Amino acid sequence: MSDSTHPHARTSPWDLAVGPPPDQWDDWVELDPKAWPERVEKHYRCVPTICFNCESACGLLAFVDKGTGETVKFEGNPAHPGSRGRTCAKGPATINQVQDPERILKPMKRVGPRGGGQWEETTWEEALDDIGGRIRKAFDEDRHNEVSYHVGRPGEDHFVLRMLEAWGIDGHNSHTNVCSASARLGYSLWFGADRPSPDHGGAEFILLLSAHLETGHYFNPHAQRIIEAKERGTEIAVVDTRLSNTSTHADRWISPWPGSEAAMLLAVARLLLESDRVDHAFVRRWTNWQAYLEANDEGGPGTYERFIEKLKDLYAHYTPQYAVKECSILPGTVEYLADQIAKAGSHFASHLWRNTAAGNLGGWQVARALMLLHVLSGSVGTKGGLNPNSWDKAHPHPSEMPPPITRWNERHWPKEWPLAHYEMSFLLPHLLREQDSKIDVYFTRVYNPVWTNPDGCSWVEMFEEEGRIGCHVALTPTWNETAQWADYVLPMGLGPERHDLMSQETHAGTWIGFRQPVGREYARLEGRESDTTRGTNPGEVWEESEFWIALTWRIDPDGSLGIRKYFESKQNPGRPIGMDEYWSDVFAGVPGLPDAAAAEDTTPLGYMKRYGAFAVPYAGQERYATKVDKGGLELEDGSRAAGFPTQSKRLEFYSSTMREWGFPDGEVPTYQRSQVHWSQMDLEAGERALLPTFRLPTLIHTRSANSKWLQEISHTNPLWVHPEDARAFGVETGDLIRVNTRIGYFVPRVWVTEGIHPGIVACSHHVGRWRLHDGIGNSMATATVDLTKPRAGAFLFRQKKQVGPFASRDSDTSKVHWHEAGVNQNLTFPVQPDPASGMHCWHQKVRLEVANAGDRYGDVFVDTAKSRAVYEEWKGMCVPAPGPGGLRRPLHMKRPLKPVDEAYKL
Ligand SMILES: Nc1nc2c(c(=O)[nH]1)N[C@H]1C(S)=C(S)[C@@H](COP(=O)(O)OP(=O)(O)OC[C@H]3O[C@@H](n4cnc5c(=O)[nH]c(N)nc54)[C@H](O)[C@@H]3O)O[C@H]1N2
Ligand SMILES: Nc1nc2c(c(=O)[nH]1)N[C@H]1C(S)=C(S)[C@@H](COP(=O)(O)OP(=O)(O)OC[C@H]3O[C@@H](n4cnc5c(=O)[nH]c(N)nc54)[C@H](O)[C@@H]3O)O[C@H]1N2
Ligand code: SF4
Ligand SMILES: [Mo]
Repeated sequence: MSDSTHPHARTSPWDLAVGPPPDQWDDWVELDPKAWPERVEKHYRCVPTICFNCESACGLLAFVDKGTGETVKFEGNPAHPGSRGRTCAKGPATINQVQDPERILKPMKRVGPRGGGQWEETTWEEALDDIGGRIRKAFDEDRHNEVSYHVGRPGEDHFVLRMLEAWGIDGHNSHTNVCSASARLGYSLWFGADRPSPDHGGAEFILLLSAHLETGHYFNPHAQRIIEAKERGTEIAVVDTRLSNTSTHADRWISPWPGSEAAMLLAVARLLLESDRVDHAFVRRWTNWQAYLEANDEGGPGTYERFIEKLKDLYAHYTPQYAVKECSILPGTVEYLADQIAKAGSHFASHLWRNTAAGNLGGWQVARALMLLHVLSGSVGTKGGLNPNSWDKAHPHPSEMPPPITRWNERHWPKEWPLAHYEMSFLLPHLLREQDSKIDVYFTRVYNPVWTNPDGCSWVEMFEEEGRIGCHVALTPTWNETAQWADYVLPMGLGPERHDLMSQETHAGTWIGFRQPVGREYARLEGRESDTTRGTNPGEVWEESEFWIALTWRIDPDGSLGIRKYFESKQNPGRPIGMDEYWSDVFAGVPGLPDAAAAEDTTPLGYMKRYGAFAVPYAGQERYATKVDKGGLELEDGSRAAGFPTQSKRLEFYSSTMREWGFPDGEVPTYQRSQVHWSQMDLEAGERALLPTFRLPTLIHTRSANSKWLQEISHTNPLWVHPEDARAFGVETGDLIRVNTRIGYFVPRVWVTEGIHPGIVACSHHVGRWRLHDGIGNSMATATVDLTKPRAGAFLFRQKKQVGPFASRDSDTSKVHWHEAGVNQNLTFPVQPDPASGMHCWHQKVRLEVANAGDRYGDVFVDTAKSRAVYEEWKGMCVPAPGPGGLRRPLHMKRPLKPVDEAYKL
């Protein structure tokens, strides 16, 4: 795969276009800018790896200086099929994270009380013995459910899930419910895959309910294809209450009242039906309309025509006029969308991930309403349409897999949310309290719940309550808010310092990417092979995979538990498996890869090390129509087609699951008013809807804190206020304002802008980092706070030291010119779990008032007794298991770690 033919590959070392081609990676020459005007050559070896600053898994190229052996920069890898040599700003900024003068380089252990801020260095061996010993004891005493791995964005697809299976525990907890549970439920109900994979590249109309160009889930791989489509003349509309960067690049910006979007989309569906601009052949053949009639038209003729009639009845009241009022949108919007969709037909692409789905009660119905438009226009699985993500993603894994687990852990999967996508992770403090249970060994990895989840003070209480958490192990390269309440803080490798396999549905294609530790691979290429990643990373920094293998051996040293064997070398029996052997096994099973490797005289692993990515032969679109001999779906002519990955093999307009599990209104796509619907707002009393969910293009949650280039660009999170609202409160840009939630308040500054719908205020969560004690890093982004507890359950955070210049081995840190660190709004949010999807519904009604006399910038106040009350209120909407068959959850609904069927019985 020599990629010198890539249109954007550099052919001359002095050419500044995207990424050098692979045949020049061994010795890439650039001029030393510092030596200019003298032309001093610098020689680099380029090592491919994978970015970890979001889940897109773009290809990076590390430029390792052959003189010093140091990585000096990262650019895009042109041999990567998803990102094609491009990155967003966060990709190259990986070098800031690698070189962060304040990163954690040694394993640390708490001394004194948890949260007290006192640490001492420890060794990996001691940590492994202690943690491994605790886990072993828990297993011996049949306390398997007390071991829990809690992960944010995993950045890998199988390693830990397989390990937990080998351990035999239902120990996986993920952050999905603060991220994307609602959209996932909506998509799953329709096509059995929990996310969309739009073929933006081939689309003629793109409808974004996301901020794709700056943040969208697949930021750069999607963004580059959206822009290519735009250059071809594709029409783009963006539905965003706020004027996002993406909206500014669209042909039309639609700014609805948050949470009303399903009404708008159903109005579009109604119009398509009424004007008969529907792909009837597609709907008739591929949807489960018959099941709908069977349940809802007893004694009727059971014909497709009857179904269309019923559909028109069902959505009759969603007129354009109704949508204008209900959604607070401009007249003509519904007609515009219907025209565009009808014109694009099967070439209609869209995307929804967070946006309204993540903010609002019943947000999963927005995904269903959006999918209905794809179904009506026949744009599911087509060129320029929307694929189920499972078509575009590869799932390689080791040849030997452990059997499924037999346990069910109610700490992660409580009865109240049987349909949740997935674990009810953000409720953990409430669940442990309510169930009066504990976790003995609790790992957090890429997860900072005290800061990124709602209701962080309940998390602090959980950590501080003796006996709730036995041992908290934070696996992280940098300090974060949550790690302040850890017992061990173990320094893990950043993206370019570890091994992972990733595959993402970035376009109509399938690929795998290999994240590899650059230092180790560079040493190998220079003839210094190493059998561990420790030692080729900075300081004592290790990597997760090797850590987990070592830990597994501590848990089951003699193999008597039957666990060790999954991580034992076949080449050297009785020894832990090494990375090369592990990944050789995985890559040997990737379709097409052994042949591609052989053609280059290398092994599959050698190929992945060389290129960092592989384009798996694509099985194509319209896969539902593929003829099959058995299984699948019987068509009218008696032949069989593969269909869709649902129970009925059809696209499911009608969901019997929703009806049977207690959500009769949810059996078909409908609209439910949000908790922040305008009818709920008493504007006179200062009430407004808070939209707290939007990203700053250059930041990534709490991963980018000391990325100096990124932090310099974005370091504030003012409250966006429409001029009409600013007038009502008598505030101007820069003024302090107090935002009262149901459990407390926060004090940001005001930014007056027309970029937000009147009646709505918005605040980004990307800044507002804090620490209790100096000296734990992230000084470019973090205010040091005083945390006082005026009474039981009450927390007052007050910033006592702002951001500013500081001395370090990087002279740039003395040039930090910003001071305010932003405000951590999430602390003041109660949990609001959607009764069906389990999604935390982020939006809430707030009461604004000008800052009180004693208020200071960045103040945060919280009362956790109130947060418990709000939790109870939302829980009251639940329809707990058991459902039909006495089950905890429908067997066909996905779980990241799926137990045997028996475990579903309550
Ligand atoms: N108000 C508000 N809050 C939100 C959101 C919102 O829109 N608005 N978005 C939500 C969403 S969608 C998400 S996904 C969550 C994300 O929030 P989290 O799941 O908590 O994830 P991050 O903040 O990305 O990373 C957490 C920690 O991972 C550690 N880390 C960084 N790099 C690495 C690494 O390479 N290896 C390891 N082992 N650790 C690393 C750092 O300590 C970092 O603090 O936030 C949610 N919170
Ligand atoms: N730069 C950057 N990129 C990222 C991330 C990051 O932290 N930084 N995080 C990654 C992760 S974990 C995720 S989950 C994805 C999420 O990516 P997206 O799905 O794009 O999610 P958001 O940025 O939360 O929201 C998109 C837009 O929705 C708007 N919005 C919010 N609520 C509503 C509403 O009720 N109605 C309407 N109509 N609009 C609303 C917001 O103003 C925002 O501009 O981004 C990924 N990409
Ligand atoms: S889009 Fe995500 S994976 Fe790609 S370069 Fe940006 S941060 Fe990295
Ligand atoms: Mo997310």
